Formats: sequence, structure tokens, C-alpha cells
Amino acid sequence: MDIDWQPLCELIRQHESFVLTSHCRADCDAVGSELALAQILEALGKKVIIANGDAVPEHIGFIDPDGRVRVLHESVQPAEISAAAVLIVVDTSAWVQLGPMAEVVRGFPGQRVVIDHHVGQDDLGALTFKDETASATGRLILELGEALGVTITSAMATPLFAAIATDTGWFRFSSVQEKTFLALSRLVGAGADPPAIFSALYEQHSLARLYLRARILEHVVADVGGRLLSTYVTQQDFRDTGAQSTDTEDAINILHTVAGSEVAVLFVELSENVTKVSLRSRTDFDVREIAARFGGGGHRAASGVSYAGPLSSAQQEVLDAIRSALAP
Ligand SMILES: [Mn+2]
Repeated sequence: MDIDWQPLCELIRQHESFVLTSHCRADCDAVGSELALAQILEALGKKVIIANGDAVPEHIGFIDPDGRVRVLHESVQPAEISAAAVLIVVDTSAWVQLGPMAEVVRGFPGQRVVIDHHVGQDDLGALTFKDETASATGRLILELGEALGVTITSAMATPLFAAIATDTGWFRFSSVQEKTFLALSRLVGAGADPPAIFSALYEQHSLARLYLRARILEHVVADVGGRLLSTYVTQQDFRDTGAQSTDTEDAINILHTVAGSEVAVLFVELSENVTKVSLRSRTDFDVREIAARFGGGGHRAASGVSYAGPLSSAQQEVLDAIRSALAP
């Protein structure tokens, strides 16, 4: 499915001031899309503000070296946002993901636009440009820039490359298409430097994160003949290693490096009575169905639950549910 960008190109040509926003707890696709789109619009002489509901997470701070992303009620006020002619939401079409920005988007008096690749959406009262088959919003922003006739600079190409690289798990997810690589090729041609981006993304972690990873590996348990692998992190592990809760990101994927593993589960003790449960499937087994039983959600292959109870009961209940579903 190819998006017809002409209506948006026309809208952009007709207006002078733009606000860009995206989802809270932003990832590289969110921020990378915002930063590249801001520069594309500025290349056309437009005025652009980027305003998010919360700050760019520290671990992807490299993507915004000039600190262009402003935070609502901290570095940008609602009045300044409402004064713009057009508000563009990228990489989400869900009210709940906008966090504190949702209210500002709802009350925005000008034209609203959504550019996104997520399946399903709320009605944001916006002109919507969506390709659910796109591996990242970043690819859509590149296409829009090209449709507008803007020369893609390396300062645009770098955040867009990071956007696509991270949303595809460095080009290995099933969402990757020929189009993905063609877009990446143009971005590298425009000056994106893949080794530098890889290093900034994956080779700048803290020693504490590595120590936490050791704990996570130490705690791995195989069940149902190795088809179910699970592990956990306790508050004590965080204290001992000095790691933070964001340091558990990606850890679950190590479990699926083992032959024969079908379902992987990571339990994170956030407090005495809150346990975060992450579930991953690499077969037809539907982990969303398991997550839904405990009030969670997500996708068939990747879901999560915020379990209201101690780590030990979360482990017992969730693992029991998976065991009986896997080997009835
Ligand atoms: Mn995305």
C-alpha cells in the first residue's frame, strides 16, 4: 500500500507554522520521525516546534543532540502549541499514548494530521496518512520529504535510519520489506552512518546493565521440555547491580536464542505488589491471549502485563497458565 502524499504536500505548502508530537516514552521511531520531519519542514521555510508529553528517554538521547524535543508544561506551554496552524502526530494514533499531550491535541484549533504505521487507531479528528505494512514511521517521513522535493541531509537521514533500524530490530523482524532496504539505501546515500548509529544504540550501556544481564541469565528456568523459558529480576537485583528498570529492555530476547524455545517470559519486580510481566512467542502460540487473562495486552508474539501482586504469585499464575496452554 503506497500513501498518496499529495494532499499533505498541499496542506504543508499552504501553512507556515507546525507543531510535531508523538507518543510518551518515545522510541527512536517517534523522535527520529519528529526530528527529520521538523528539518524537512524547515527546509521549506516553515516554523516548527516539537512538543512531547515527556522527555526523550536518556538511552536514546544521542538522537537529539541539539535538544530540539520540548516537553509540555516544562519547556513549551499549551498556548504556544495552539498558536500553530498545523499539528502533526507521528508514530501513534492512540489518545492514551499521547499522555499529557492528548488534552492539547484534543483542543488544538487548527488542522490535525496523523502519520503512522500502527494497526488500529482512535479517531484523532485528523487527516490520516497510515501504512500498516510499513516497518517504521521513519520510512513514511522519508517518502513525505521526497514527495515535497526536499533534499535529504545527513542530519535528517541519521534519525530516520535509527528509526527504521530500531523498529525492525536492526532489520530482522517480519515487517522488513524490500522497501525498507531501498529506503535505508537512500538514507545511507544521504549520509547516515550505520556503524556509528549501531554503536550509539547498542554499545553505550552502563556496566550496571551488564551486571543486571548476568542476574537475568542466572535466573533462567526451562519448563515444558524447554519450550517455555522464563527468568526474573528482583528489587534486590536492581539494588545490588545499581541498574535501573529500563535496563531490563531487550533482555527477554536472549531467551529466544535457545533452540526449541517457544515462549519466553520475563518477570520484573517493580515493587512488593507490582510485577511487570513480558511475554514473547516465536511460534503460533498466542501470548496476547495469556496476557489478556491477567488484564494485559499487546500482540500475538509480544505482550505484557502489569500484575498487581508479588513476584512469586505472578510467576506461579502466569507460568501455570502458559504450561497448561502449551501442554494441555
Ligand atoms: Mn514505530
